[in-house]
Amino acid sequence: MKNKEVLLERMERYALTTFGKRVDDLNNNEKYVVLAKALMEEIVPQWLKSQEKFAGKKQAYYLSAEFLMGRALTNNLINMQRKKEVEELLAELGVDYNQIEDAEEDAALGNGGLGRLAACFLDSAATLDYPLHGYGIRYQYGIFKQKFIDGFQVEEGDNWLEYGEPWSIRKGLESVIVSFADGDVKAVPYDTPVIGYGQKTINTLRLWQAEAVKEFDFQAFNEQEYDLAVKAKNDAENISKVLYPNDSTDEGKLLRLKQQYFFVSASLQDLVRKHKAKYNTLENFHKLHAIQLNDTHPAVAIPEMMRILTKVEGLEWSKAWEIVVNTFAYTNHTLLAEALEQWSIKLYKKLLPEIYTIIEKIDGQLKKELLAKGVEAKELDKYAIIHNGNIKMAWLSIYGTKSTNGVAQLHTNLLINQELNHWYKIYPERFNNKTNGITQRRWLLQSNPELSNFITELLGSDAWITNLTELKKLEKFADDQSVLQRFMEIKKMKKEQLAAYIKRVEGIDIDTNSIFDIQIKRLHEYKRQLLKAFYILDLYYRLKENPDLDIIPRTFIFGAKAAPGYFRAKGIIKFINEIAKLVNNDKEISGKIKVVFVQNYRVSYAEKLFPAADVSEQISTAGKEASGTGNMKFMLNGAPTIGTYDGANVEIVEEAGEENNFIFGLRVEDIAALKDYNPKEEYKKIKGLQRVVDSLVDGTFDDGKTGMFKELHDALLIGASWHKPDHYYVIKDFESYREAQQRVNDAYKDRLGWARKCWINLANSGKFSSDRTIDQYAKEIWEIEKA
Ligand code: OAK
Repeated sequence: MKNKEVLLERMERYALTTFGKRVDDLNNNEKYVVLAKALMEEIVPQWLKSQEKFAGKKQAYYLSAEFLMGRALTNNLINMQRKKEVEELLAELGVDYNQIEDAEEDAALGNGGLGRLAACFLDSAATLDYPLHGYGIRYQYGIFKQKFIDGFQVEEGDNWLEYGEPWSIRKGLESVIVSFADGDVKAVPYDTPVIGYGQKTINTLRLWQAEAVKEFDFQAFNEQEYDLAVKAKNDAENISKVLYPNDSTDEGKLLRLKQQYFFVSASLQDLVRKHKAKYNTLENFHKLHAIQLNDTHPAVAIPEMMRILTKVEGLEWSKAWEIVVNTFAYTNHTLLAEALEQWSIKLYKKLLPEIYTIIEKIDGQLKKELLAKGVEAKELDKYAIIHNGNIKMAWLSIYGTKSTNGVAQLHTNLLINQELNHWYKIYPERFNNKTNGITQRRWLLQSNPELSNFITELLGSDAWITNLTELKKLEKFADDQSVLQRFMEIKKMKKEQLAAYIKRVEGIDIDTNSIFDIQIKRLHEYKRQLLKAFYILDLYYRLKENPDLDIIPRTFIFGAKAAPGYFRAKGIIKFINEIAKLVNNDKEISGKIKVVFVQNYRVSYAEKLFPAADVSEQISTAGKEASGTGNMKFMLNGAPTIGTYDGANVEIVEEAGEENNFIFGLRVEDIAALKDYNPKEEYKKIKGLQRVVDSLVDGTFDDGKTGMFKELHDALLIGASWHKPDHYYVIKDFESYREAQQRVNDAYKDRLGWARKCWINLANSGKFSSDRTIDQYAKEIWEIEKA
């Protein structure tokens, strides 16, 4: 086939010019690089064409401190519809595609949900032919790599660029200067193509790398100045050196603020420069640009744009404000107080004095506007952007944009009725919901080709790949035994593949006949990995007491990174690993339950885990998980949810039926109505609970004298200076969770009945495609059109 010959010829060329070898002599990593380079030669001309078709049209931009892209090779081949051909070509060369795929490092430039959502959005927009481009930071180090040593999390740097990164192109000539009070920094763009399925549209992810403004003439310096020159270079490069590894906590560090302003200023300068070159005015800027702020991390865009419009371009303040408000929109991704960004005035004044003055002016204007709208003077503090020595980025984001959205209906309702209610009263028209979604290209087509083929076969069409609501047509097979049988065989196959992988990378054997019960997400108290841990330990003790306890064998799988400074989260990891050690080494328990905490959970690991799951654990404290997106990935691969009424779980159950899922626990209203909750008393009343909670402190487990377990125990029963005891209701929800787990066990006994539940979940997952979400953003917020 001609295409194959061309590709091979290109690979040979890159092998020679990049590595000085022939393709046959390259190692897997090098083979991966030359294959990607060869593909880029085909992609780039189409990319250029795609850009041309949007010229003169309104386009949208997603400003985000995080893009958790994962691997690109397979995803690109699938979207180019060339995977099969490349697999064959490699096979002809005696090369196993899977090994080449595995040689690619994840582009892990994000922490969790917010960063992965950005990646799914880019895929969906390109597939739907919407012009949506990403702007972010090209971190040299992504999220740390995680290992367990003696059950403790240990972090290692993620030097993902070390062996080359073939998908991006450095556009040195489009560099811009970003100015801080302590000096200028050069922002160099690296562009990566985002290929839509079918390759009609290729959008751009532009990530900025920080570099020193001048390459120093080292000869001209004496020794001391040489040191200074090196320091200046290092200081500049440090800005894009590493991703902050906190998920949903705000750290308030100077370098983090530098990162935010760095990529925001560079992105806006980039857009303004291109716009001016074409139109020679900025008055119509908002008619051609829609800019989405991914949480408040890029909120400094609001004063920065005001600076550019008024101080650089000389527009009137009020005209500029109108342009700004009509350009930007803001997405809120959490209600957790500790995640709501507030920057100290001191830091802002020190680093960005001009921006600070503009924020003061915005705040002054807000006050006037509020008074004019009839807000009483004594109420003004509630809205103040600058308050108590801090700048509240969420307030700035609501006031400076035309749209504020939550990411699931429940979350948006909480914003409107509680957290942001005072703002809602002033600007009701600005508030809206955009329930999150996931791309079925990566999370089904790519990660579960076996199930994908079966779906296509049954439907007689692969239209679901770009229109996920097509899956609804699968419902008519819900009582077809032979269909359910095949479906179960596929699940079994995915479990075997995962088991083989776990054996290879973790060295642990797991039983593929057991129920795979999986919780994968960042480690956080509100996500309640601890609840599952207590449940497992209680089950273990019950099994010890009663070896005949009627249970289906289960493998409890966890995957989670804890922020390096989050002591309690690390304590929970160690606790689960201790439970795993106890349970897995007990011969009496062998064959009944097993616990596996996989190391270094990341996008490429997730692709193996979701398809193999029998049970999806979504057990956050009601009202705390804004949406969740992992819940959708499980559903799409046909796993029922055991979960609380929280985030998008509510909508999942709405679509697939409560009878096909396992809902438990307090609801938001129940928690609000709780009075005089005393976990120390309550935990004694629930059979078996005290024993597992106290295992933290009674010598059952060893935390290596770190004090971690005692601290966890205290958090549950005594509380801490900043919170009441058990503020995430682990103890309160324990019994209800245990009862729901019993329902899971009982339901699983009826294998066909179980398969039917899985099938109904799959068939009703159409709503959760990020294609639907993006279409809503495009129509309801951005007002952009397809090519
Ligand atoms: C991260 C940092 C700061 C604020 C929020 C986050 C974050 O990742 N939030 C998560 O966003 C996801 C995408 O909207 C949601 O699905 C998760 O529920 C939410 O925790």
